[in-house]
Amino acid sequence: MKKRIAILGSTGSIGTQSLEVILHNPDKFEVEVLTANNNVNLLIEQAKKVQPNAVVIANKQKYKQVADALSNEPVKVYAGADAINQVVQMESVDLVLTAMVGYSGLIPTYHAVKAGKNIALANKETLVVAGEIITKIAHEKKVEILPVDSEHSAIFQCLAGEFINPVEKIYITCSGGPFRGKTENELRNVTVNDALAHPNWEMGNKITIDSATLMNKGFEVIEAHWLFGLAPSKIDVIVHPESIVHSLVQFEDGSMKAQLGLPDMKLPIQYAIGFPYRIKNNYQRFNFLDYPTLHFEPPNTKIFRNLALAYETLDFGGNKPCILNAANEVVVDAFLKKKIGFLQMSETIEKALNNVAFIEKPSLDDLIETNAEARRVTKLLIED
Ligand code: MN3
Repeated sequence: MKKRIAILGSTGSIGTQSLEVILHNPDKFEVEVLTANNNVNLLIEQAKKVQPNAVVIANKQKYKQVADALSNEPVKVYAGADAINQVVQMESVDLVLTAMVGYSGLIPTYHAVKAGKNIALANKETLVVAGEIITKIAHEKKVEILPVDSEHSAIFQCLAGEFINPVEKIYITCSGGPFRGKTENELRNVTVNDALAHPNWEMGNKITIDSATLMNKGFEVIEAHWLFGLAPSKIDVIVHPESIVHSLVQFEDGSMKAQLGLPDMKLPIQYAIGFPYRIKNNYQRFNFLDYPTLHFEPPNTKIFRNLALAYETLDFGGNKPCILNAANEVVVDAFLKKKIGFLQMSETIEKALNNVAFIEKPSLDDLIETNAEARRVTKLLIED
């Protein structure tokens, strides 16, 4: 029985690598649905190659272009955000791999979980914004949320077979990004290109900036809180520049388990979609002689404020992490467009967190409103 997969965000970095993994294992997986935001050409190329049941282009203005190009293929073509919310519920879908960028992942994931679909989660913002709501429905519907994020995949792998043993602490490793060790003054004038040059991982622009500011790590702390049901005090971040140890779990006897491997997203992708099976492959193997020394150091949350802000919003709860995410998406976009400097990103986020009304028990609608309001407020702060 092949697992039939819907890839949301198939033209992005995780989407294309997921497709690679799936095409390597045609006996195990089948692509049922592909969705993309704007990248029409790649979506068409992918659809011709893998012949999914359906594709969705989120940007409705590009519907005709996709439909015309695929008119001779047995592929259904839809457009718009609502169509994405529909296709994830299709009976023929076994697993939904969520690889869209940012907040846009939330509502489709919500619909997929409600429809009882297992999730391979590559969109951490879903849990940052609405972790409580999503994990509650997932529990009710007996839906598995399988992490694609490499750190969470590592923790998930360390926990395999340990379900009766409480976790004392987890350590999420962090490469430190391109600006590890830099002073505040040095950071004042770094450029977009400097920030996009990640030392170890090849990723999309948004997450690469998030890695440089450590917001990505902050989001991962929140993601881990919801995925593994751990109090924030049990979640630690440790900087590990080589990105070989992907994270660690410490049990109540003090024993620690770690998961190691070369930094290649195809490994966590394949663990998530193949779970509970490990799939044989011929990817490059880790060689100790290439890495005779591995380094670890504490993160600097005074300079990289975003990580501290993420812990604060997690303690606060309610709609605070949603505000954090919305403000972050706006400032990252402004930084990429060279409207603000590197350090202004966390300064602006901090102001936004204090300028949007707090809701202690937000509904999904409250979060949708909070997201819109936080974006509005953050844009105003940037224009000031
Ligand atoms: Mn990660």
